[in-house]
Amino acid sequence: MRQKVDRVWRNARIASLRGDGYGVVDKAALATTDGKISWLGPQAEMPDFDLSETIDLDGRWITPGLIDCHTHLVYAGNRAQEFEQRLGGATYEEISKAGGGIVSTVRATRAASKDELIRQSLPRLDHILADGVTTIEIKSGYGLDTETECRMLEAARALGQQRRVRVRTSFLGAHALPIEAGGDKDAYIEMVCTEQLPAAARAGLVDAVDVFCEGIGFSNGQTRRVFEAAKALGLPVKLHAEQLSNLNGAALVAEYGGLSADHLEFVDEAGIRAMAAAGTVAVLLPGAFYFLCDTHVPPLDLMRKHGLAMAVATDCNPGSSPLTSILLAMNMACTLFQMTPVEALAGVTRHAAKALGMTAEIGTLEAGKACDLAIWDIEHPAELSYAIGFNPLYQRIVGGQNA
Ligand code: DI6
Ligand code: FE
Repeated sequence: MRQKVDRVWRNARIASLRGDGYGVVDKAALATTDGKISWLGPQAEMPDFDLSETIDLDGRWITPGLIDCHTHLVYAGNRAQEFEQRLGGATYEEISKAGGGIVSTVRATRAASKDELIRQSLPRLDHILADGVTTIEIKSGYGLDTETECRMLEAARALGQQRRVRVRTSFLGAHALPIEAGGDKDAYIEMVCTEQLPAAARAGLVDAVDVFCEGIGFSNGQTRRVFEAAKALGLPVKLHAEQLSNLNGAALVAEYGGLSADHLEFVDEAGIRAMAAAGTVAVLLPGAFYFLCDTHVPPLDLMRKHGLAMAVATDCNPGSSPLTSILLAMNMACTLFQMTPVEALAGVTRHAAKALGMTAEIGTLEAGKACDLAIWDIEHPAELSYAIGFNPLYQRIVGGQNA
């Protein structure tokens, strides 16, 4: 009996991202059944399927659907005025210490209902999805109290219902110190660990736990306290590490077998070694580097030397990276960090999937994984990193369906 499949895309070129490079299959076809990839390979070798729909792609390229593995997409308001202040000479850290920065977004986010958060975040999500993104990570961290942190995560999950996209949520209660904490970071961290995080986890709103480990955020010791609480709840951890200074966060998150250490401008070789041993992914965020006019480039050569998986993400947030384009993040990773286009594409597919703990489901094109695709009007996949502000997406596919 012939195998039944739902749809076949034929006359395509495939970059499967399996193995080390693009994983190119020329004159290819890809079949989907029940939302998964059921077969892919050279069209000439395709079995005689019993199929209901065939789509001729006329030589277009298929890549895995792109993955934005680090965003703060849900928030209210914006910080354009701080941008003006920075251009007038104030630094990001000075603005933060003067009561602006993250806590100003906290004020706006606390005042917004769940519906209002969804309404304000949806245009950002749509812009990100338009670049071929099929999975997005969204963090909390602008509530800094139990109620608002949970509301943000609920809004993030609701966005995943309103659009065809997979959403992963990270709890980031330890993002900044709220005003009412009166400067007592230890007491606030205790509240994060004993109240906020357990409540959000109980409500089923947390896929992973993140911390902003930084001078203007939380110390290495305070981060460890949050990781212990995550571990007790059986939740994986990740970390904003070494963005503006080196607090040995990379080694710490590796010690907990963390999914990823993100930013890493100031990481040292010991941190990279620890990440390599633990299989912790380096998530590079060139949008924040660019927007803060940073000059301290993360040490990609050391990361390559130790074989770290390097992902790339937008870090979409109102203060340090108001960026809603993963394609532009890829371009910036190449121009600012000297990534190669194939590394950048792996960074938003295979390695981004690893940073979310989702390698079994997404990130490469192979039989058995979800049929999440980005189909492109391009002649070569390097074009995805090369163009600045041009979007060659032809079709986004999530779970085998047009999205
Ligand atoms: N690192 C960042 O770059 C952002 N958060 C973080 O932990 C900044 C977030 C903001 O300024 O609103
Ligand atoms: Fe971030």
